[in-house]
Amino acid sequence: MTASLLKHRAFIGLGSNLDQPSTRVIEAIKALDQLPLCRVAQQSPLYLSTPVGPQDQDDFVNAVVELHTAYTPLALLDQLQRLEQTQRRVRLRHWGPRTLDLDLLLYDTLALLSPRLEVPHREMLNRVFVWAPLLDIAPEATLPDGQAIKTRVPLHDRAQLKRIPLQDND
Ligand code: ROI
Repeated sequence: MTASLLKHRAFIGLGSNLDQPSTRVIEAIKALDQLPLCRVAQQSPLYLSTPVGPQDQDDFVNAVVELHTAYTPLALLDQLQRLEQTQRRVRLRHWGPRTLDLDLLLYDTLALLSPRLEVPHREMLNRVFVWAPLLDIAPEATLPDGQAIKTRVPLHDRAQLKRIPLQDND
């Protein structure tokens, strides 16, 4: 696929709390890069974050990637859900129940509210494990209304995330 045809810019949030969550996230980033109409243009560091929601589960590994794509938002969502299911199926077979979440955070300057998909992601500004890695790779990212994301979040909360060193796999 010629790079110039991948004209849409999307940001994808990744999360896993497998017992080897870093590996799951790294493999998911590779799988995104190998999708037919997609290329990973940038990836954030991996972060360890305490769970939002039920606390009786392991910490998560989170990251965000910038994807250049020719897919429409809903076609991209299909691909993300397919990758999630593939990972889940593999995990169920070999390692028991596991999770991988792939969330479409932003797609160009699109604002979309449909039964299947909400863009920007509804919780994006409320979750430090989403907006902090996003700002790492796109400090000037904006919402569809043009507001800079960095002005809409409590930047000091970044300290809650623990950056995972590259060589430290899980
Ligand atoms: N908490 C963290 N820290 N990271 C996640 O990716 C994540 N994903 C979820 C819920 C259960 C909301 N909590 C999370 O789906």
